[in-house]
Amino acid sequence: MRYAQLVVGPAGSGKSTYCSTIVKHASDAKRIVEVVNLDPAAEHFDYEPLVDIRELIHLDDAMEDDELQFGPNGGLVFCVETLLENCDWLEEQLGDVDDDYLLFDCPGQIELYTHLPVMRKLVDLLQKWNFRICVVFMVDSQFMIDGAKFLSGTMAALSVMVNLELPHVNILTKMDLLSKSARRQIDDYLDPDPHVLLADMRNAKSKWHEKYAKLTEAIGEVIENFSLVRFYPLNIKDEESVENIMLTIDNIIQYGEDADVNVRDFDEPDPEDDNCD
Ligand SMILES: Nc1nc2c(ncn2[C@@H]2O[C@H](COP(=O)(O)OP(=O)(O)O)[C@@H](O)[C@H]2O)c(=O)[nH]1
Ligand SMILES: [Mg+2]
Repeated sequence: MRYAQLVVGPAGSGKSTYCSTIVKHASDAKRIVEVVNLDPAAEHFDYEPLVDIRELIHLDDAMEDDELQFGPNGGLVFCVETLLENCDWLEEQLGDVDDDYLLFDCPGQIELYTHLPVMRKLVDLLQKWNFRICVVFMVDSQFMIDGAKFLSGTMAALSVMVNLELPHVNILTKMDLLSKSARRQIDDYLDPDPHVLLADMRNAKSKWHEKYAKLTEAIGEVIENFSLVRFYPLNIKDEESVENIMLTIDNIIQYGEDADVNVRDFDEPDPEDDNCD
């Protein structure tokens, strides 16, 4: 079995930073985790990628081509489609390593996950190559500190879940940047309680809420009834927080379950050594 996290979410939500944080954390625990960069427009990241889509195709190739003339969004989709057409290349680059653990640092264009088929096809390929996958959806916590934004982030998470049909974890990133009061507020949302959300939106007296209160309520109930969406806070400056996320995902993909049980031999205590009396 092979293990993978598909790290997705809007541009700037912290995907690449998360990948390098996990690699570092794993290496401190003597574990090897490697990253595959799937963002053809990536400019900067702090890890050494195992595989880099830019070696196959760069966003600029698609945008600067006189025939193709793509804009940034169309170009991105074209690049991911090109990757799928060259799946032999990807398969060869990934090799065939048993029990490896990879993070796929994906592009930030939300359409790729919500309604286009390309990521779904990539997932099918990875499963064919024996990967057990968890989708890790990143949302910037700074954009989740009021009821309306939280609801919209939740809907985005839901739509990715429905489209990719995989085990799924939502992460609130950049918790280290929140003020104390914002942190307190976000605590109420971690296990989303639609009543808290609704009260919050009512208090905000937004025009939207006045007009569509019932719709907001119905969405809140769907979220509650299906217990579908839960967010885990991540503070990359807090080792325990990183460890918690890693453990949660390890459990979901059952990492380590197939490993041999470590049996340690130990000697029976020798009664002669007992100095207590
Ligand atoms: N303080 C802080 N900054 C972060 C964190 N995660 C990402 N950033 C910053 O947010 C910006 C975008 O992050 P990046 O990982 O490139 O986002 P991506 O587009 O989703 O890959 C960069 O300037 C990062 O340094 C975090 O947990 N804490
Ligand atoms: Mg990135």
